[in-house]
Amino acid sequence: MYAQMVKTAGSGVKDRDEMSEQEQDFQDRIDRGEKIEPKDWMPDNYRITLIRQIGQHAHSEVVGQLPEGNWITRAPTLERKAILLAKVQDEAGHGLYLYGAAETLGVSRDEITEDLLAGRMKYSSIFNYPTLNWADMGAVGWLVDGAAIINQVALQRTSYGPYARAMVRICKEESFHARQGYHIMMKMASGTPEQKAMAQDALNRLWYPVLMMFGPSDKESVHTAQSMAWKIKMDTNDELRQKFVDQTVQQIEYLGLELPDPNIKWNDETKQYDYSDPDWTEFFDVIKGNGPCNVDRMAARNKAWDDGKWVRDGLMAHAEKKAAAKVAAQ
Ligand code: BYC
Repeated sequence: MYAQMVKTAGSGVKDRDEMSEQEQDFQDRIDRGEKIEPKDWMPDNYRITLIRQIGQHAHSEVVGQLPEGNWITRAPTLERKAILLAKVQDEAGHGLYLYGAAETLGVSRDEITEDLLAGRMKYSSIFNYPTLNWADMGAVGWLVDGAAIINQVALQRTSYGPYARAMVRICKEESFHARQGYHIMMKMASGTPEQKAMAQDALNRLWYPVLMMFGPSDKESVHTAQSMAWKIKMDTNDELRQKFVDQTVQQIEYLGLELPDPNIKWNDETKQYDYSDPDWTEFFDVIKGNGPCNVDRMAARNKAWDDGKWVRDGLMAHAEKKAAAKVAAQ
């Protein structure tokens, strides 16, 4: 469905004199900072860009449960188990708010889920990396949720009302997630030498995949210019990545861990940290489906979809029965 819509859409940022009067009025609303609501007129491409981004975001929340869900039964204490369980449940909730936001644009959750399962939609590259040990639970909460917050705090001001409102609650929950991750890292970094080494190893392995979460460099990003003109995105990929690096370096130092990149250095002129780019060939390979866990993640999503068919069928049959009874009573 989404894929069909993309085929019929144009692309590229239009100059004002290329816009119809309706498109100019729409752009003026965006420029004035007004929120666009589901029943308002919007250009086809604005709708499609939102479905792509919100849908991909929703899929990421759901697939994102897998690397952490894998550790619930192996959490070291009852308290850690309860916290991790709550976090993973929150991610399912985020997926639901976001699928709800996508539905207001005219695509059902089933349709975009089928697009994901058929490889026509993406989810975040980060979830194609494995979580090998308990230190990874700390690093995922701290770094992955930390990166997500930086991206999502900005999205609270996005122009599409239902998306912006979903982000408010998601950001609050993500803050708790990041803190629980950092707390695990604090414990491990101040624990035995073996625990500290595990924390360091998790940071080293996840650092570049987390930098990739912000998307390709600005010169490679195909959607940024139009998405920023429509305030679907509020900052560029590189701007958000830099914000993440600047915030995280000090947290690494507080933990007493080594920086994962020897080129991280404060730059007095730019007033920010210099750092090394991730390997962009690896990034594009991962989003094409060739990361270490792509096959496993998609197999898990396909299995969940197939196993859940009887529930969806049951709910539909019940809804149809209720609707028929309502008609009969009229
Ligand atoms: N992974 O033109 P660009 C979470 C694709 S979940 C995969 O810069 P855009 C959490 C991009 O789709 C975090 N694909 O794109 C959950 C495009 O390909 P298509 C999820 C990526 O959209 C559980 C192409 O590359 N957050 O927080 O302007 C537990 C060119 O890119 C990625 C969101 O989804 C990637 N990392 O900018 C814990 C936030 N990056 O679609 C945590 C909302 C790029 O043309 N999304 N691509 O085939 C966004 O802010 C933007 O979509 C992005 C990319 C910044 C991610």
